Amino acid sequence: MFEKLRGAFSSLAKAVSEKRLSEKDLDEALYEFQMALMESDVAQNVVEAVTDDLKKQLLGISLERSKDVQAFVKEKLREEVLKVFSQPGEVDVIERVKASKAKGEPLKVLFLGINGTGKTTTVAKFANFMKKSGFSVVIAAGDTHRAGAIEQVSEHAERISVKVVAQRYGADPAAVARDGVLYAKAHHVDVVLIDSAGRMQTNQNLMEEMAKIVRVVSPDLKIFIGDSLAGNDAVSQAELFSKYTGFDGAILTKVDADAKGGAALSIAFTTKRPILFLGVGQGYDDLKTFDASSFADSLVG
Ligand SMILES: Nc1nc2c(ncn2[C@@H]2O[C@H](COP(=O)(O)OP(=O)(O)OP(=O)(O)O)[C@@H](O)[C@H]2O)c(=O)[nH]1
Ligand SMILES: [Mg+2]
Repeated sequence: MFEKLRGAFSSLAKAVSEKRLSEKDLDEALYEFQMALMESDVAQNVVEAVTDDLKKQLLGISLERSKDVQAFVKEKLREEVLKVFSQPGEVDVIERVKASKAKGEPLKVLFLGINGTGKTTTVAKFANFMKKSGFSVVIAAGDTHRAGAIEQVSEHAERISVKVVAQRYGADPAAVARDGVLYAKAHHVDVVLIDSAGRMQTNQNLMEEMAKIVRVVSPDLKIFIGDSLAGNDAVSQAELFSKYTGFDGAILTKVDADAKGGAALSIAFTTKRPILFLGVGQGYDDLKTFDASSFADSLVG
């Protein structure tokens, strides 16, 4: 995971520690760093913010031993990464479920994203995580468009022993979502997870359908599902959903296959929403709580 971005970070630390820090040398090293960040799917605005800040910090240093310089640069890089993730704040899902439960209400969670990013798989992983955390779960089969979508989500649910509320294909997804919420209320279920369709004739169409679900069930959490392999496209999609429906946090999927690593940084920076989890495989347990500090460690070493 993230070999490319990790490589960019260590190359900068090495380059800066090997040279005396004249402004010209530093500019050259930072230019290489910027290129490497862009090749790792870090969005332009993040690249600029991080390198502008770094330059100011690095210009001021005059450490003697190269080892110290390398450690200093790594520390600064780590701080830059943490800064990007600290701006959006945090959402503690477990605490949110407990707070709803205390009010006698189910927590309503809607999963948003374009086709193929991993929404349905993530709904199943999330349901599994909720169950393992001691909560009861129901899934609303909100993708009534794609052939096979209802069977797909039902099969996942059966494997993890979770109830599915579904209607027929072509039914109004907002009505399916509402059925899920009514079921949860009637049966005192703690969490309702609402799957949704990703592919529509147009983006406008998709956004309108999502907006309707949001209006009808008022989800407590709207979670954007982004495919980390889609890189900058995932960032544009996040911006689109952020504009039309808003969302409270993001889950990045397929991180196990992502050699670049820039999507998490770019989405957090661009949408100012936290990354909640990372999807790291196709199994039900392959959902990792996102931790900015270990993410920074994995990049900076
Ligand atoms: N390696 C890997 N594959 C994943 C991960 N998450 C999802 N996938 C795979 O990605 C593919 C698409 O996943 P789905 O959950 O069907 O995606 P979706 O967003 O629901 O797709 P649509 O319903 O068609 O919009 C499947 O083959 C999943 O197994 C992940 O974290 N890692
Ligand atoms: Mg799906």
